Amino acid sequence: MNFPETFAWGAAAASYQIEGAAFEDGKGLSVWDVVCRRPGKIWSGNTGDVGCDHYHNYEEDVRLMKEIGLRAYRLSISWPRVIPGGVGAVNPKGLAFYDRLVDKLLENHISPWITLFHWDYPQALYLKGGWLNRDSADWFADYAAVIVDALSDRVSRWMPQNEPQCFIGMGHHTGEIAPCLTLSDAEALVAAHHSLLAHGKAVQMIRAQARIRPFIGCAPVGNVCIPETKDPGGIEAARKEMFSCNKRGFWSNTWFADPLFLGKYPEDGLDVFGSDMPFVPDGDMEIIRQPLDFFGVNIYGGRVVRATDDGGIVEVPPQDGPPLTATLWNVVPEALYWGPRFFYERYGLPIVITENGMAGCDWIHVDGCVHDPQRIDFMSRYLDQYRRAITDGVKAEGYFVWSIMDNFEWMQGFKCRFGIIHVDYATKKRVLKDSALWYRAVIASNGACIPKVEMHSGNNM
Ligand code: GCO
Repeated sequence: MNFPETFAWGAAAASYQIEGAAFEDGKGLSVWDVVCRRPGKIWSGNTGDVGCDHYHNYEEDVRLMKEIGLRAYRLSISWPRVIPGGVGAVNPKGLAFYDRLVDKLLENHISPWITLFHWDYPQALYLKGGWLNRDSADWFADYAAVIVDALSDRVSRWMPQNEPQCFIGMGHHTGEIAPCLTLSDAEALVAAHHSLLAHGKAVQMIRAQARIRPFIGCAPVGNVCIPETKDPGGIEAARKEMFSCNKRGFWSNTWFADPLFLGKYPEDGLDVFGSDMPFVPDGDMEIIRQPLDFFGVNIYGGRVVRATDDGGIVEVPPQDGPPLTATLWNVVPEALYWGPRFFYERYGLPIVITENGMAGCDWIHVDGCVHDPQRIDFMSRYLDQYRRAITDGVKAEGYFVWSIMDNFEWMQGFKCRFGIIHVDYATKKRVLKDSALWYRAVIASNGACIPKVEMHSGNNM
Protein backbone atom coordinates (compact mmCIF):
# COMPACT_ATOMS: atom_id res chain seq x y z
CA MET A 1 0.00 0.00 0.00
CA ASN A 2 1.21 3.53 -0.67
CA PHE A 3 0.55 6.82 1.02
CA PRO A 4 -2.99 8.23 0.69
CA GLU A 5 -3.53 10.44 -2.37
CA THR A 6 -4.39 13.39 -0.10
CA PHE A 7 -1.35 12.87 2.13
CA ALA A 8 0.04 16.17 3.46
CA TRP A 9 3.71 16.10 2.46
CA GLY A 10 5.10 19.02 4.41
CA ALA A 11 7.90 20.66 6.30
CA ALA A 12 7.86 22.39 9.66
CA ALA A 13 9.45 25.29 11.46
CA ALA A 14 8.66 27.57 14.40
CA SER A 15 8.48 31.34 14.85
CA TYR A 16 11.31 31.94 17.29
CA GLN A 17 13.58 29.51 15.46
CA ILE A 18 13.42 31.12 12.01
CA GLU A 19 11.78 34.57 12.02
CA GLY A 20 14.35 36.90 13.54
CA ALA A 21 13.01 40.50 13.69
CA ALA A 22 12.88 39.92 17.44
CA PHE A 23 12.49 43.63 18.24
CA GLU A 24 10.90 44.88 15.05
CA ASP A 25 7.52 46.23 14.00
CA GLY A 26 6.10 46.30 17.51
CA LYS A 27 6.83 42.73 18.54
CA GLY A 28 6.83 42.17 22.33
CA LEU A 29 9.45 40.19 24.22
CA SER A 30 9.23 36.43 24.52
CA VAL A 31 10.86 34.39 27.29
CA TRP A 32 13.40 33.30 24.66
CA ASP A 33 14.45 36.88 23.90
CA VAL A 34 15.19 37.19 27.63
CA VAL A 35 16.88 33.81 28.18
CA CYS A 36 19.15 34.34 25.17
CA ARG A 37 20.59 37.32 27.02
CA ARG A 38 21.56 35.29 30.07
CA PRO A 39 25.32 34.69 29.81
CA GLY A 40 26.29 31.10 29.05
CA LYS A 41 22.74 29.91 28.44
CA ILE A 42 22.86 29.50 24.68
CA TRP A 43 25.64 27.82 22.72
CA SER A 44 28.20 30.37 21.54
CA GLY A 45 25.99 33.22 22.76
CA ASN A 46 23.63 32.74 19.79
CA THR A 47 20.20 34.40 19.84
CA GLY A 48 17.09 34.33 17.67
CA ASP A 49 17.38 38.09 17.16
CA VAL A 50 18.01 37.69 13.41
CA GLY A 51 18.98 34.11 12.53
CA CYS A 52 17.33 32.99 9.30
CA ASP A 53 15.52 36.35 9.11
CA HIS A 54 12.46 34.60 7.71
CA TYR A 55 10.48 37.71 8.65
CA HIS A 56 12.16 39.59 5.78
CA ASN A 57 12.81 36.58 3.52
CA TYR A 58 9.47 34.77 3.69
CA GLU A 59 8.72 35.31 -0.01
CA GLU A 60 11.99 33.60 -1.01
CA ASP A 61 11.33 30.87 1.54
CA VAL A 62 7.86 30.18 0.18
CA ARG A 63 9.26 30.17 -3.36
CA LEU A 64 11.71 27.47 -2.27
CA MET A 65 8.89 25.51 -0.61
CA LYS A 66 7.08 25.66 -3.93
CA GLU A 67 10.25 24.53 -5.74
CA ILE A 68 10.38 21.51 -3.44
CA GLY A 69 6.71 20.88 -4.13
CA LEU A 70 5.50 20.99 -0.53
CA ARG A 71 1.80 20.39 -0.15
CA ALA A 72 1.78 21.81 3.39
CA TYR A 73 3.87 23.94 5.70
CA ARG A 74 3.67 23.80 9.49
CA LEU A 75 4.41 27.24 10.95
CA SER A 76 3.96 28.65 14.40
CA ILE A 77 2.77 32.11 15.35
CA SER A 78 4.77 34.34 17.69
CA TRP A 79 2.23 35.23 20.37
CA PRO A 80 4.15 38.35 21.49
CA ARG A 81 4.58 39.50 17.88
CA VAL A 82 0.80 39.61 17.54
CA ILE A 83 -0.09 40.67 21.10
CA PRO A 84 3.05 42.34 22.51
CA GLY A 85 1.75 42.32 26.10
CA GLY A 86 0.34 38.80 25.71
CA VAL A 87 -3.15 40.16 26.37
CA GLY A 88 -4.87 43.33 25.23
CA ALA A 89 -3.78 45.42 22.28
CA VAL A 90 -3.07 43.63 19.03
CA ASN A 91 -0.02 44.67 17.02
CA PRO A 92 -1.32 45.22 13.47
CA LYS A 93 2.14 44.90 11.90
CA GLY A 94 2.65 41.58 13.64
CA LEU A 95 -0.67 40.22 12.45
CA ALA A 96 -0.02 41.60 8.96
CA PHE A 97 3.13 39.44 8.66
CA TYR A 98 1.16 36.24 9.14
CA ASP A 99 -1.59 37.50 6.87
CA ARG A 100 0.98 38.00 4.09
CA LEU A 101 2.66 34.67 4.81
CA VAL A 102 -0.63 32.73 4.66
CA ASP A 103 -1.58 34.44 1.41
CA LYS A 104 1.83 33.69 -0.11
CA LEU A 105 1.54 30.02 0.91
CA LEU A 106 -1.95 29.69 -0.56
CA GLU A 107 -0.87 31.51 -3.73
CA ASN A 108 1.66 28.68 -4.12
CA HIS A 109 -0.89 25.95 -3.29
CA ILE A 110 0.78 25.16 0.03
CA SER A 111 -1.60 24.47 2.89
CA PRO A 112 -0.69 26.39 6.09
CA TRP A 113 -0.86 24.25 9.25
CA ILE A 114 -0.68 26.57 12.25
CA THR A 115 0.78 25.88 15.69
CA LEU A 116 -0.46 28.64 17.96
CA PHE A 117 2.26 28.21 20.58
CA HIS A 118 5.73 26.83 19.94
CA TRP A 119 7.45 27.93 23.18
CA ASP A 120 7.92 31.70 22.61
CA TYR A 121 5.73 32.70 25.56
CA PRO A 122 5.10 36.44 26.09
CA GLN A 123 7.51 37.76 28.71
CA ALA A 124 4.81 40.14 29.98
CA LEU A 125 2.60 37.18 30.90
CA TYR A 126 5.50 35.23 32.33
CA LEU A 127 5.89 38.13 34.75
CA LYS A 128 2.23 37.67 35.72
CA GLY A 129 2.90 34.05 36.66
CA GLY A 130 2.79 32.50 33.22
CA TRP A 131 1.41 28.93 33.16
CA LEU A 132 1.32 28.96 36.97
CA ASN A 133 -1.48 31.52 36.80
CA ARG A 134 -4.86 29.92 36.12
CA ASP A 135 -5.74 32.98 34.03
CA SER A 136 -3.14 31.71 31.49
CA ALA A 137 -5.81 29.46 30.02
CA ASP A 138 -8.00 32.47 29.23
CA TRP A 139 -5.04 34.52 28.05
CA PHE A 140 -4.27 31.72 25.58
CA ALA A 141 -7.89 31.43 24.44
CA ASP A 142 -8.08 35.18 23.85
CA TYR A 143 -4.88 34.99 21.79
CA ALA A 144 -6.34 32.09 19.82
CA ALA A 145 -9.43 34.20 19.12
CA VAL A 146 -7.29 36.95 17.59
CA ILE A 147 -5.51 34.49 15.28
CA VAL A 148 -8.71 32.66 14.32
CA ASP A 149 -10.43 35.95 13.55
CA ALA A 150 -7.54 37.03 11.33
CA LEU A 151 -6.68 33.80 9.51
CA SER A 152 -9.45 31.21 9.79
CA ASP A 153 -11.07 32.32 6.53
CA ARG A 154 -8.03 30.72 4.83
CA VAL A 155 -6.47 28.38 7.41
CA SER A 156 -8.13 25.09 8.35
CA ARG A 157 -5.38 23.10 10.15
CA TRP A 158 -4.64 23.99 13.76
CA MET A 159 -2.46 22.72 16.60
CA PRO A 160 -2.79 24.79 19.80
CA GLN A 161 0.56 23.84 21.37
CA ASN A 162 3.89 22.21 20.53
CA GLU A 163 5.36 19.69 22.95
CA PRO A 164 4.07 20.45 26.45
CA GLN A 165 6.55 17.80 27.61
CA CYS A 166 9.22 20.36 26.66
CA PHE A 167 7.77 23.75 27.48
CA ILE A 168 6.38 22.46 30.80
CA GLY A 169 8.79 19.62 31.64
CA MET A 170 12.03 21.21 30.44
CA GLY A 171 10.89 24.82 30.76
CA HIS A 172 9.34 24.65 34.23
CA HIS A 173 10.66 21.48 35.93
CA THR A 174 14.19 20.61 34.83
CA GLY A 175 14.96 24.17 33.74
CA GLU A 176 16.68 23.10 30.52
CA ILE A 177 14.83 25.51 28.24
CA ALA A 178 13.19 28.92 28.61
CA PRO A 179 11.95 30.17 31.01
CA CYS A 180 14.46 27.80 32.73
CA LEU A 181 12.45 27.31 35.92
CA THR A 182 13.09 24.41 38.30
CA LEU A 183 9.74 24.32 40.04
CA SER A 184 8.73 21.63 42.49
CA ASP A 185 6.71 18.68 41.15
CA ALA A 186 3.58 20.22 42.67
CA GLU A 187 4.12 23.60 41.03
CA ALA A 188 5.04 22.08 37.65
CA LEU A 189 1.86 19.99 37.85
CA VAL A 190 -0.12 23.20 38.25
CA ALA A 191 1.57 24.69 35.19
CA ALA A 192 0.94 21.48 33.23
CA HIS A 193 -2.73 21.50 34.18
CA HIS A 194 -3.17 25.11 33.14
CA SER A 195 -1.46 24.41 29.80
CA LEU A 196 -3.95 21.58 29.23
CA LEU A 197 -6.85 23.84 30.18
CA ALA A 198 -5.47 26.42 27.75
CA HIS A 199 -5.42 23.80 25.01
CA GLY A 200 -9.07 22.97 25.65
CA LYS A 201 -10.19 26.60 25.72
CA ALA A 202 -8.30 27.35 22.52
CA VAL A 203 -9.96 24.39 20.77
CA GLN A 204 -13.37 25.65 21.92
CA MET A 205 -12.48 29.09 20.54
CA ILE A 206 -11.36 27.70 17.17
CA ARG A 207 -14.47 25.54 16.85
CA ALA A 208 -16.72 28.48 17.77
CA GLN A 209 -15.12 31.13 15.59
CA ALA A 210 -13.33 29.50 12.66
CA ARG A 211 -14.79 30.70 9.41
CA ILE A 212 -13.90 27.57 7.46
CA ARG A 213 -14.25 24.06 8.90
CA PRO A 214 -11.29 23.63 11.23
CA PHE A 215 -9.31 20.41 11.60
CA ILE A 216 -7.66 20.54 15.00
CA GLY A 217 -4.98 18.30 16.48
CA CYS A 218 -1.96 18.35 18.73
CA ALA A 219 1.84 18.16 18.47
CA PRO A 220 3.29 16.50 21.58
CA VAL A 221 6.61 14.76 21.94
CA GLY A 222 6.22 11.15 20.80
CA ASN A 223 8.16 8.88 23.15
CA VAL A 224 8.10 5.61 21.23
CA CYS A 225 8.86 2.15 22.56
CA ILE A 226 9.83 -0.55 20.08
CA PRO A 227 9.41 -4.25 20.88
CA GLU A 228 12.68 -6.18 20.66
CA THR A 229 10.71 -9.27 19.73
CA LYS A 230 7.62 -9.02 17.54
CA ASP A 231 5.64 -11.73 19.29
CA PRO A 232 2.44 -10.66 21.11
CA GLY A 233 4.22 -10.58 24.47
CA GLY A 234 7.03 -8.43 23.16
CA ILE A 235 4.60 -6.05 21.49
CA GLU A 236 2.43 -5.78 24.59
CA ALA A 237 5.52 -4.99 26.69
CA ALA A 238 6.45 -2.12 24.37
CA ARG A 239 2.87 -0.81 24.31
CA LYS A 240 2.65 -0.94 28.09
CA GLU A 241 5.98 0.86 28.54
CA MET A 242 5.11 3.51 25.97
CA PHE A 243 1.90 4.41 27.79
CA SER A 244 3.21 4.13 31.30
CA CYS A 245 3.49 7.19 33.51
CA ASN A 246 5.30 5.68 36.43
CA LYS A 247 8.09 8.18 36.99
CA ARG A 248 7.92 11.65 38.49
CA GLY A 249 8.54 13.83 35.48
CA PHE A 250 6.85 15.23 32.40
CA TRP A 251 8.33 13.23 29.56
CA SER A 252 5.30 10.94 29.51
CA ASN A 253 3.04 10.45 26.50
CA THR A 254 -0.06 9.85 28.58
CA TRP A 255 0.22 12.66 31.12
CA PHE A 256 -0.60 15.14 28.34
CA ALA A 257 -2.42 12.99 25.76
CA ASP A 258 -4.86 11.08 28.00
CA PRO A 259 -6.53 14.29 29.31
CA LEU A 260 -6.92 15.53 25.72
CA PHE A 261 -8.30 12.31 24.28
CA LEU A 262 -9.63 10.33 27.26
CA GLY A 263 -10.64 13.19 29.56
CA LYS A 264 -8.59 11.98 32.51
CA TYR A 265 -5.08 11.81 33.85
CA PRO A 266 -3.48 8.36 33.71
CA GLU A 267 -4.03 6.40 36.93
CA ASP A 268 -0.38 5.37 37.28
CA GLY A 269 0.64 9.02 36.96
CA LEU A 270 -1.85 10.06 39.62
CA ASP A 271 -0.40 7.36 41.88
CA VAL A 272 3.18 8.47 41.38
CA PHE A 273 2.43 12.18 41.87
CA GLY A 274 0.10 11.51 44.79
CA SER A 275 -0.52 14.48 47.03
CA ASP A 276 1.48 16.76 44.72
CA MET A 277 -1.48 16.70 42.32
CA PRO A 278 -3.18 20.09 42.09
CA PHE A 279 -6.81 20.56 42.95
CA VAL A 280 -8.77 20.06 39.70
CA PRO A 281 -12.00 22.09 39.74
CA ASP A 282 -15.13 20.40 38.42
CA GLY A 283 -15.45 20.94 34.70
CA ASP A 284 -11.74 21.28 33.94
CA MET A 285 -11.31 17.81 32.45
CA GLU A 286 -14.39 18.32 30.26
CA ILE A 287 -12.90 21.57 28.95
CA ILE A 288 -9.56 19.88 28.28
CA ARG A 289 -11.15 16.98 26.41
CA GLN A 290 -12.39 18.73 23.28
CA PRO A 291 -13.11 16.73 20.13
CA LEU A 292 -10.03 16.64 17.90
CA ASP A 293 -9.55 15.63 14.29
CA PHE A 294 -6.01 14.21 14.21
CA PHE A 295 -3.27 12.97 16.50
CA GLY A 296 -0.25 14.99 15.48
CA VAL A 297 3.02 13.89 17.06
CA ASN A 298 6.73 14.68 16.84
CA ILE A 299 8.78 11.49 16.51
CA TYR A 300 12.55 11.34 16.09
CA GLY A 301 13.52 8.04 17.62
CA GLY A 302 12.56 5.43 20.19
CA ARG A 303 13.69 2.95 22.81
CA VAL A 304 13.84 -0.79 22.19
CA VAL A 305 12.35 -2.68 25.14
CA ARG A 306 11.76 -6.29 26.18
CA ALA A 307 9.62 -8.00 28.78
CA THR A 308 11.51 -9.72 31.59
CA ASP A 309 10.59 -13.11 33.01
CA ASP A 310 9.34 -11.51 36.22
CA GLY A 311 6.85 -9.34 34.31
CA GLY A 312 9.00 -6.24 34.21
CA ILE A 313 10.19 -4.30 31.20
CA VAL A 314 13.77 -3.40 30.44
CA GLU A 315 15.31 -1.18 27.83
CA VAL A 316 17.57 -2.89 25.35
CA PRO A 317 20.69 -0.74 24.86
CA PRO A 318 21.63 0.10 21.28
CA GLN A 319 24.35 -1.96 19.66
CA ASP A 320 27.92 -0.66 20.06
CA GLY A 321 28.61 2.23 17.72
CA PRO A 322 24.95 2.98 16.87
CA PRO A 323 24.12 5.26 13.97
CA LEU A 324 23.86 8.75 15.45
CA THR A 325 22.87 12.14 14.10
CA ALA A 326 24.81 15.35 14.71
CA THR A 327 22.85 15.83 17.95
CA LEU A 328 23.93 12.31 18.95
CA TRP A 329 20.33 11.07 18.73
CA ASN A 330 19.96 7.41 17.77
CA VAL A 331 18.61 6.64 14.31
CA VAL A 332 15.63 4.33 14.95
CA PRO A 333 13.47 4.07 11.80
CA GLU A 334 11.08 1.57 13.40
CA ALA A 335 9.91 4.43 15.65
CA LEU A 336 7.84 5.57 12.68
CA TYR A 337 6.11 2.19 12.57
CA TRP A 338 5.46 1.52 16.24
CA GLY A 339 4.77 5.12 17.20
CA PRO A 340 1.97 5.68 14.67
CA ARG A 341 0.62 2.16 15.34
CA PHE A 342 0.48 2.45 19.13
CA PHE A 343 -0.81 6.02 19.16
CA TYR A 344 -3.48 5.15 16.58
CA GLU A 345 -4.57 2.11 18.59
CA ARG A 346 -4.84 4.13 21.82
CA TYR A 347 -6.42 7.35 20.63
CA GLY A 348 -8.19 6.27 17.46
CA LEU A 349 -7.54 9.38 15.38
CA PRO A 350 -5.66 9.74 12.09
CA ILE A 351 -1.92 10.22 12.63
CA VAL A 352 0.07 13.20 11.40
CA ILE A 353 3.83 13.18 11.94
CA THR A 354 4.17 16.86 12.82
CA GLU A 355 7.96 16.55 13.12
CA ASN A 356 10.60 14.05 12.04
CA GLY A 357 14.12 14.72 10.86
CA MET A 358 17.73 14.92 11.88
CA ALA A 359 20.57 17.30 12.49
CA GLY A 360 23.47 16.84 10.11
CA CYS A 361 27.00 18.20 9.80
CA ASP A 362 25.98 20.06 6.69
CA TRP A 363 27.98 22.66 4.82
CA ILE A 364 28.27 24.03 1.28
CA HIS A 365 30.64 21.79 -0.68
CA VAL A 366 33.20 23.04 -3.17
CA ASP A 367 30.69 22.35 -5.93
CA GLY A 368 28.28 24.82 -4.32
CA CYS A 369 25.85 22.07 -3.34
CA VAL A 370 24.98 20.70 0.10
CA HIS A 371 25.29 16.93 -0.04
CA ASP A 372 23.44 15.32 2.87
CA PRO A 373 23.15 11.59 2.08
CA GLN A 374 22.64 10.71 5.75
CA ARG A 375 19.46 12.78 5.86
CA ILE A 376 18.17 11.18 2.65
CA ASP A 377 18.82 7.71 4.03
CA PHE A 378 17.29 8.70 7.40
CA MET A 379 14.09 10.03 5.84
CA SER A 380 13.87 7.14 3.38
CA ARG A 381 14.05 4.54 6.15
CA TYR A 382 11.62 6.36 8.48
CA LEU A 383 9.09 6.96 5.70
CA ASP A 384 9.34 3.32 4.62
CA GLN A 385 8.38 2.34 8.19
CA TYR A 386 5.55 4.88 8.25
CA ARG A 387 4.27 3.39 4.99
CA ARG A 388 4.44 -0.06 6.60
CA ALA A 389 2.27 1.22 9.46
CA ILE A 390 -0.23 2.54 6.93
CA THR A 391 -0.20 -0.84 5.17
CA ASP A 392 -0.92 -2.47 8.54
CA GLY A 393 -4.02 -0.34 9.03
CA VAL A 394 -2.89 2.93 10.61
CA LYS A 395 -4.83 5.90 9.20
CA ALA A 396 -2.21 8.57 8.45
CA GLU A 397 -2.75 11.99 6.98
CA GLY A 398 0.61 13.69 6.84
CA TYR A 399 4.32 14.04 7.41
CA PHE A 400 6.25 17.21 8.20
CA VAL A 401 10.01 17.03 7.98
CA TRP A 402 11.79 19.00 10.67
CA SER A 403 12.86 21.38 9.36
CA ILE A 404 12.28 23.35 6.17
CA MET A 405 15.49 25.23 6.88
CA ASP A 406 18.46 25.25 9.25
CA ASN A 407 17.44 27.30 12.27
CA PHE A 408 17.93 28.27 15.91
CA GLU A 409 17.93 24.98 17.83
CA TRP A 410 17.06 26.48 21.22
CA MET A 411 19.85 26.10 23.80
CA GLN A 412 22.12 24.72 21.05
CA GLY A 413 21.75 27.92 19.08
CA PHE A 414 22.87 27.48 15.47
CA LYS A 415 25.21 24.57 16.19
CA CYS A 416 22.85 21.98 14.70
CA ARG A 417 21.52 22.03 11.17
CA PHE A 418 18.10 20.30 10.81
CA GLY A 419 17.01 21.88 7.56
CA ILE A 420 16.50 20.46 4.10
CA ILE A 421 17.46 23.99 3.07
CA HIS A 422 20.89 25.25 4.11
CA VAL A 423 21.01 28.77 5.54
CA ASP A 424 24.13 30.92 5.62
CA TYR A 425 23.31 33.04 8.68
CA ALA A 426 25.75 35.78 7.67
CA THR A 427 24.47 36.29 4.13
CA LYS A 428 20.96 34.76 4.58
CA LYS A 429 21.66 32.81 1.38
CA ARG A 430 19.51 29.71 1.07
CA VAL A 431 20.70 26.54 -0.75
CA LEU A 432 18.47 23.51 -1.30
CA LYS A 433 20.28 20.50 0.13
CA ASP A 434 20.27 17.23 -1.82
CA SER A 435 17.62 16.05 0.65
CA ALA A 436 15.27 18.82 -0.54
CA LEU A 437 15.67 17.65 -4.14
CA TRP A 438 15.14 14.04 -3.02
CA TYR A 439 12.04 15.06 -1.02
CA ARG A 440 10.69 16.78 -4.16
CA ALA A 441 10.80 13.42 -5.97
CA VAL A 442 9.17 11.70 -2.98
CA ILE A 443 6.30 14.18 -3.00
CA ALA A 444 5.92 14.04 -6.78
CA SER A 445 5.60 10.25 -6.59
CA ASN A 446 3.44 10.40 -3.44
CA GLY A 447 6.05 8.28 -1.73
CA ALA A 448 6.18 5.57 -4.38
CA CYS A 449 9.90 6.15 -5.07
CA ILE A 450 10.88 5.32 -1.48
CA PRO A 451 12.59 1.91 -1.56
CA LYS A 452 11.08 -0.80 0.60
CA VAL A 453 13.59 -2.03 3.18
CA GLU A 454 13.18 -5.77 3.69
CA MET A 455 13.18 -6.15 7.46
CA HIS A 456 15.97 -8.29 8.93
CA SER A 457 17.85 -8.16 5.67
CA GLY A 458 20.91 -7.15 7.64
CA ASN A 459 20.62 -3.55 6.65
CA ASN A 460 18.25 -2.57 9.45
CA MET A 461 19.45 -0.04 11.96
C1 GCO B 1 11.24 19.89 19.36
C2 GCO B 1 10.76 21.14 18.80
C3 GCO B 1 11.59 21.68 17.66
C4 GCO B 1 13.05 21.27 17.67
C5 GCO B 1 13.25 20.00 16.87
C6 GCO B 1 14.70 19.54 16.94
O1 GCO B 1 10.68 18.86 19.01
O2 GCO B 1 12.11 19.97 20.22
O3 GCO B 1 9.44 20.98 18.32
O4 GCO B 1 11.44 23.06 17.85
O5 GCO B 1 13.83 22.27 17.08
O6 GCO B 1 12.48 18.97 17.39
O7 GCO B 1 15.05 19.35 18.27
